[in-house]
Amino acid sequence: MNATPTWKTLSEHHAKVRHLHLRQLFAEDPKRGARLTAEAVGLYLDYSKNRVTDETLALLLGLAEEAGLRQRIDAMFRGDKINVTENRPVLHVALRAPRATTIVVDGENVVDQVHAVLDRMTDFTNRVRSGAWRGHTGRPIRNVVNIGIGGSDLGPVMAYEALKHYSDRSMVFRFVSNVDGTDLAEAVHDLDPAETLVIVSSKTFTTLETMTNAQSARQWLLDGLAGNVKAVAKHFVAVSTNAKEVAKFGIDPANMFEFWDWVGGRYSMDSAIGLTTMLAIGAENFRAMLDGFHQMDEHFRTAPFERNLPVLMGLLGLWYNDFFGAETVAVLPYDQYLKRFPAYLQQLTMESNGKQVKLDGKKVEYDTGAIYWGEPGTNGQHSFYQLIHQGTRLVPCDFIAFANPLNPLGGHHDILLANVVAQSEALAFGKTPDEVKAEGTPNWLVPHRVFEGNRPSNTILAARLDPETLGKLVALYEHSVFTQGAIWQIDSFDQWGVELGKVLAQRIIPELQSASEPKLGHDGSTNTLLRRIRKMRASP
Ligand code: G6Q
Repeated sequence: MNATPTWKTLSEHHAKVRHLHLRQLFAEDPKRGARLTAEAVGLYLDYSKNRVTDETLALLLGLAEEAGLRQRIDAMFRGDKINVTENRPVLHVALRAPRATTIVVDGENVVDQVHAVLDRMTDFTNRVRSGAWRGHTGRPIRNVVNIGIGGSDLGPVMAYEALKHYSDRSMVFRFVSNVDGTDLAEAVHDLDPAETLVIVSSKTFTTLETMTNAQSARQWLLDGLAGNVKAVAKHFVAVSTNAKEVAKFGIDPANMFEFWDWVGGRYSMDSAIGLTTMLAIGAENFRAMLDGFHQMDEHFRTAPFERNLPVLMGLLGLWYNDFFGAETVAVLPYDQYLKRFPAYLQQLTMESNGKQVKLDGKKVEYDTGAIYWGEPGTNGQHSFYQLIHQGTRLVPCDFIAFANPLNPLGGHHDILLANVVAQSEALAFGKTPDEVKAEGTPNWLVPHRVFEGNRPSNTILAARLDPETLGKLVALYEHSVFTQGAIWQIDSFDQWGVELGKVLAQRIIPELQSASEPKLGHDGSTNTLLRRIRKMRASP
């Protein structure tokens, strides 16, 4: 990609504009703050506080064209096998397609399958929430424990937290992911097994952490219900693509909610992996969330690139990543309910675009996926924002805010919104030495109090955080990841990087468990660490 004419022109252009200050760009164009904005499906994106000129934008849009983004989008929506290393289509967009849509994979309309599962989830959800579904002892279900990891955990947790306002407060929801026994022990310590439903969420149903947690949860349930194995059917359901393994575990396949190998883990929160979310917020809200996703899908698929929110965000991110050498992006939601959103985005962005070879297997000659991180505002302002304002690194920021509060409380929301607006203003425009001096600051202190400014940010605004809006927001990032992956010519839908550690751990488990001293064949550090752990365990 970096050998293409547009990339080269962008490099030369970057050398010319890299020192331009946002103060100057805004002074030269009084309309910039209204002009460099885009709005679609109820999301408003202000990208005027980015270090771009009209020429930059035109070149970036040209790069997207040159990279064949339009064709890549069409290929994804059509169901082409764009996940080349796993030879699979990538069809999370089918999970939120309306009933009447047709998307054919291997001769079958997958949208029909999607809606059949959604209908089963709806029926199950209604039965659990109404108390019609009873536990083994006849008591209704009050607690739901989701066991899953990675894509089978982060989406459900994020969505549960984000939409807590809409959830059934008479029920308790817990999420167990870590194989550290503490996670499960703490999640169930105050729960009554007779009122608890465990949802084992695993695409493969072979993931070590999830299976270990599921077995221990099963034991916990049986211990609490007089060891009656018949209880499992009333207290365990599975979400998986692997009916055989589900049956082997002892869950009746009638209590399995299916999804498909064309749904990537980190793109699965609106498949059956969202069952916990649906149980929490109800089927109607869940479908509203899907509708939000779909609206953004349609916008991404059809809007011209210059007004296309995910394309614009993807291109701006690429501009800092590949031309300014920025290594990270901070995601700063000014909404407490979005506290797990940055963690969710970390997987979405970094597992998707943390790749070093192109589709053809050749090494990339440019940087790919940025490091995503963040915390809700205003908390972050009192910790790491210092570095963003006055540090030596360039950290592009995404601010996310909602005009209306879900918990109106005195002046809280005005204070919250004033802060998010103030932060992007301060980052962009800073405070000059003259301004600092004019405040009567002694000369020696002036450099410490200067804010250079010129620190870029996007601001994403929506009216309020509701299920539909959450869907739009997640889809916005999904497609912005797609945009970047298409330009970098990488496979954004595989994750081979997680494999090696898994394999090595399997080899080490028996070495830790062996009663006699095992013969270790690792490197010197690993051998010594293992011996030390064994010794520490033998003599606490
Ligand atoms: C996501 C990854 C990964 C996956 C987990 C859980 O895109 O594939 O995070 O979701 O490893 O896998 P299972 O759902 O198969 O247990």
